[in-house]
Amino acid sequence: NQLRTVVQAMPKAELHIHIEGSLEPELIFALAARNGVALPYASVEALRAAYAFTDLQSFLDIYYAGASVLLQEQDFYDMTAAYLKKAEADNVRHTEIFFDPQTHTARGVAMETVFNGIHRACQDSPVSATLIMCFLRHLSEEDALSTLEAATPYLDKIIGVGLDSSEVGHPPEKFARVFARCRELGLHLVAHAGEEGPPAYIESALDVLHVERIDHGVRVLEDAALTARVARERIALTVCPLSNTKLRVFDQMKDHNLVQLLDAGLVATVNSDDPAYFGGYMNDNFIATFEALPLTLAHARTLARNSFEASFLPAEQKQRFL
Ligand code: ES4
Ligand code: ZN
Repeated sequence: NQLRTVVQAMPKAELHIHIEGSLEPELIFALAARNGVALPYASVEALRAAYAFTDLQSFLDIYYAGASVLLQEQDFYDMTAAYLKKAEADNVRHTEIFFDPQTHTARGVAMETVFNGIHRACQDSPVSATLIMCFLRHLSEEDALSTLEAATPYLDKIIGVGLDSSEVGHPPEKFARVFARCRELGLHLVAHAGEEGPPAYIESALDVLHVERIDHGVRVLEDAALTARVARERIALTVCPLSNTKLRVFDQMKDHNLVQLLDAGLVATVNSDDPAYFGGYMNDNFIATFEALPLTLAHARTLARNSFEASFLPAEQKQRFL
């Protein structure tokens, strides 16, 4: 159909994708067999049937279980290469990939294994791909600081750091010192905020952590003054529509506030978040939103343009896409 053709033809950047969330059930089972890891699901179908989420935490429990099959460098490579194939097929020209090293180092996987596997796949892809290391906010700031320390030999392989996992009860302030350290190191800074958490978390991500983009941020509209500020400062929001409906941030796609975000002058982008768990990659996210919401072709162009503008590409590379 026409919508899919238009969406497919648009070059775009993806700014919010957790690489562990791109692990498809088939690959989870293949890696489990390869590594002799026992899974608490009998089959690919049984695993997929468990993807009935009620909120962020119910998803995270299954997402961390899925990641338990990743042991060798080649596993991280294969996962990343599979995602980059999907991105290429969706005409994604540039992607800034999140990864969660603590999920792996806590299981005894070496930091080197995680970095080398993911980074090598990025180098081997025709898609421009950079990496953002995320700290898990349900763990302590001390754990984040030692993760940063352990990543020191590999900092040339990342462009920035982020903050993800369980939001409510883990405000940005908890990670003030580790983000200050990352800022001194010249890393780009982003954080999940205002997904399930209140607008106050968006504000403290900006004022305490000094992040340059807000991941999700859909609850910003609950605070008019903050909305005006985020629009004025052109702080991008990396919105993930299929994620928001699967995790019941919005009950249905027709209830999603993407149109209101754009109409408020916010630099919103569309992203897949955890495509293997939420029912689709980039173009699926565009199509699901455009089918459910009163979005126009002009909105589509704005979203694609925003994705490059909000990227951490160097200015001259950005220009080529704008
Ligand atoms: C995540 Cl949707 C979402 N929110 C917070 N943390 C995450 N990690 C992976 N997906
Ligand atoms: Zn996310």
